Amino acid sequence: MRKTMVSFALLGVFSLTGCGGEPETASPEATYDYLNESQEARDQRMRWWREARFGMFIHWGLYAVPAGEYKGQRSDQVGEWIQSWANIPRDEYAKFAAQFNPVKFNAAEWVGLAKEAGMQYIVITSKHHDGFAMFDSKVSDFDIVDATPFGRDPLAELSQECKRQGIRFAVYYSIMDWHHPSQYVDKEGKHPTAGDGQNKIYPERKQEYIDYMKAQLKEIVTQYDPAVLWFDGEWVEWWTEEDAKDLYNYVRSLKPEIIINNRVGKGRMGMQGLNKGPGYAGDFGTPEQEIPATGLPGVDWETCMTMNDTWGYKSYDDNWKSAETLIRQLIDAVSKGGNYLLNVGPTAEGVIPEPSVERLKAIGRWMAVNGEAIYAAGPSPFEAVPWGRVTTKQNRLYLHVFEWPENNRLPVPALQNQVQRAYLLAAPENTLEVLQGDPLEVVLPDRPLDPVATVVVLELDGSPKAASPAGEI
Ligand code: FHN
Repeated sequence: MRKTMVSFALLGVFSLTGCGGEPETASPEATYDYLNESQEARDQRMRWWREARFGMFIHWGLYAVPAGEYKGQRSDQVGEWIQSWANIPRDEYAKFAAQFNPVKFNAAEWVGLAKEAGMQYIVITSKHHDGFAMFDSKVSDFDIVDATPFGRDPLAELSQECKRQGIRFAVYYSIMDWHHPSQYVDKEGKHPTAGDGQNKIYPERKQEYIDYMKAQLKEIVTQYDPAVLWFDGEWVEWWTEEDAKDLYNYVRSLKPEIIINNRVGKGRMGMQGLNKGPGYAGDFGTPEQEIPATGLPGVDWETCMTMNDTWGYKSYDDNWKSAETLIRQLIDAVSKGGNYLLNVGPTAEGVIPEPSVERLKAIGRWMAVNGEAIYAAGPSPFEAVPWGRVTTKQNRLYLHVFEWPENNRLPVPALQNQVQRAYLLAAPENTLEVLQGDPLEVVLPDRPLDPVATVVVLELDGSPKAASPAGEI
């Protein structure tokens, strides 16, 4: 459906100088500072997200059509960067839309798969760096409803389906935009509209672009009701922390309880970066492709991770991580106080690749038995244990055993608590013997119940406290 110009679409949103030259009263949304929030209000807002621990990232867009290949050349970069990698002018790139007809897309199946894996939320690309909107945007024709033979709105379908199946729906949105005419490439050998990691903006068009983003974000928030806005592409030098704070406040004004990542602004350190900490807009840190060795104490964070070496679909990327690696990464992230956002890159037909499906199902089998040690679980009280990872909840310690001890005795670093009972999460009816001493030892069966991670539960007389934080054994 087409379209009013952005400037008209935004008339109702901002405080403007009226026709008669009289300044109108600023709307409360425009002036309220959501960055100044009490700890209590913030804890309340973040609660579901902190408990969820595990989500699905979905990188899906026009780039699924070339699937990593352009004019016979195979990209060695991530699939969603093909426009930039192959130096494709934006009008040329836009032609992929005519071939984008994902008739096999089935929102119920995708959401069902996320649920089966034990995921509590999904985050889908509403617009990646290529500027293509995966929803019916009124302020652009470059969207899946207007520009493709498919003509359906996947964000609408996924949002409804998430509500129906009872998990949270969230969206990714790129600030850098290779399609918008406000932005261009200034690099020798590169077409000015091909897109680049260092895209520039014509200064006189920056406000127009911010208005365009706000118009799209208003469409997204009001139509699809996302629980999280996951920004990206914020590193371009023309995007400032001041812009970020304004955008953060704008999005919160549309939905005060929404959660926004730190990539709305300059809060991440380096491209893979962790979190620069307080003072920057955003509610959580976003380490990428890595789990910080000691977590990010005092900061909410979520590691996003690919299953192979790309976010957007590449037909020939077969470098899949094993289900064991993925399950252990999930446990690792939670044991350090973070969330784990695991990516899938569906094809141009709307299919989640089979290797991803297999892995998600394997994770789901593990989660069906051991989810209690993940959901709403807190970090380990010990810096490290030699045989695996530890998570906590209320008066319980969950010992995730990766390396089964040869003598069947699992040493546990000294605690300030008494152990009341020990058992395997997969067989709670059988009490395990605990040998008191320093270290304390839990007597395990001969073989692990699950070679990826068998969870031993220690019920304590209070909330777990290590005798010494290093947790030496
Ligand atoms: O450039 C993007 C990349 O394509 C992908 O979307 C990842 C996901 O976190 N973020 C950017 C790089 O940080």
